[in-house]
Formats: sequence, structure tokens, C-alpha cells
Amino acid sequence: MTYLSPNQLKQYKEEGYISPIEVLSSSEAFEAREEIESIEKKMPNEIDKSGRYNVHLISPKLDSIVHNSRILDAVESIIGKNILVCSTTLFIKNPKEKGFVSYHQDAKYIGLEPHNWVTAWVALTDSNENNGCMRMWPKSHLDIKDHNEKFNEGNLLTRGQTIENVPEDEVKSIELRAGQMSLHHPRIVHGSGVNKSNDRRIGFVIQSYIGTNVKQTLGKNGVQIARGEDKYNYHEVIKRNDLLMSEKSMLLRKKENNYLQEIFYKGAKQKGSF
Ligand SMILES: O=C(O)CCC(=O)C(=O)O
Repeated sequence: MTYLSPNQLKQYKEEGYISPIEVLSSSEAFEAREEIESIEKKMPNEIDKSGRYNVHLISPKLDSIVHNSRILDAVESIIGKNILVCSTTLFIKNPKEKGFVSYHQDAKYIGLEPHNWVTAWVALTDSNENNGCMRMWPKSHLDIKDHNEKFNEGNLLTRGQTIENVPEDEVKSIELRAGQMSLHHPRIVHGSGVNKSNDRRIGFVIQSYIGTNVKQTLGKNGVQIARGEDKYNYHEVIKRNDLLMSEKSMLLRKKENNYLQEIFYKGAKQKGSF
């Protein structure tokens, strides 16, 4: 059992995030990385750019992380015992690429209301200041802030959504070892810098675990039941898959990713590459 302690919950409530939490062994994290890389080898470009979403639907190793009881215990402590998974994102920064993430709040664009949800960022490689770990602005989750849509080069966000003038001296680096995770609040301001190392930085982000009372207000997406029961039935329920890249799961992922594109670019002036 890895339910959060009262101190951890207090930190989440006050600061808007908790880190680090041990969830996988280093070999489990490495096996997940290997499965991602086997998919990349078999089908180059399938899971990059706008294909980076919902890879858990075609990868049994990522599926098992999404349904990992240590992660779910921690999530339950925050959103309660009925938990749905509404999608996942691979945030990969390769060495020598200029990828970064501008400061933003997830809740501003994701359409999930009310904010009874939490994002799990699971490190499949070490994540540190040198390779562009997440950076969080503590206590910034108390309100929604203005964002500019920059569509700027290197920005790994769909629209380059950016909160300006974040006080860098207040921001905290979230360093994780492979197998650890952080949990962040829907409204916490966060971002990350470029990878200056010689290896990849891989974050597998369950974005997000939602309570069954949460609606998708910008479109629709399927959900998996991770724990408990869903008495609201706001979403189509999709099944778990235990086969690597089965034809059926590839099709399902395509359908879900098309739904996500509609949500991410709703009302946008242009479309980015993610
Ligand atoms: O992986 C990153 O650097 C950023 C991830 C992010 O923005 C998120 O998990 O919401």
C-alpha cells in the first residue's frame, strides 16, 4: 500500500505537486523504455509528434504502469477511490534536439471539469536539470492564468501555450530517478528546459487520472476504469489490451488520438505538429 501520508497530501494541497514517489523498480522502468524503443524500431514515426498519445493502448508494459497499484494508491489519496484513465502522453526529449516545454497549466486547455483529476509523470529514464526535468512553480495552482499561444519552434506543447513572467527564483526542479514519479495538480504552472545530456529523457505521463464525476467539456475521449466503479457513465469505456501493437489496439489508439486532436486544437488559430 502506498497511500499518501498526511504530510504528502498537505504538500499537494498547498504547493500543487508531490515528488518523488517510488513506483517502479529501475528494471521495470528500463523494460518499459525497451518496449517503447521496439515500437519505434518497428514503426518509425508511429509514436512521435501527434502519435505520442495513448501508447499504453498498444504497449502492455505501459498499460501495466497505468494500472500499477502503487500509482493508483497515491492517486486515490487525492481524487478518491473511483478512478478513470483518460489518456497518456510520452514526453521524450532526445539529445541534440531543442525540445522544451513552456510554462503552462494543463487545466487551461484539456477540457476536464471539475478539477478532480491529477497527472502522474513517471520517469522511465532519470530526469534531472541536465536533461530537462520538469520544473514546477509551487502554489501557482490557486487560479487560472493567461496563456499566449506561440506555436514556437522546439516547444513540445500543442499550441506553444505560454505563461509569461514566471518567477524563476520560486520555481523548483523536479529531479527523478528512473522508476520514480511526481504527481501534479491540474492548475500547477510547470514547464521544462532542453536536454543537454547524451541520452534520451523519457517521461511517461498519465494525463490524466480523473474522478468519475469529471466531464470532457471540449469533445470526447474514451476512458479505462483503473479502480472502483463508474456511476456517472460520462465517457465511453475502452478495454485494456495485453498484446503488443495488435491490429485492433492500433485502430482504437488512432480513434482515441483523433478525438484528442479535436480537443487540443478546439478554437485554435492554427495547428501544431503535436
Ligand atoms: O515532460 C515535460 O517536460 C513536460 C510534461 C508536462 O507538461 C505535463 O506532464 O503536463
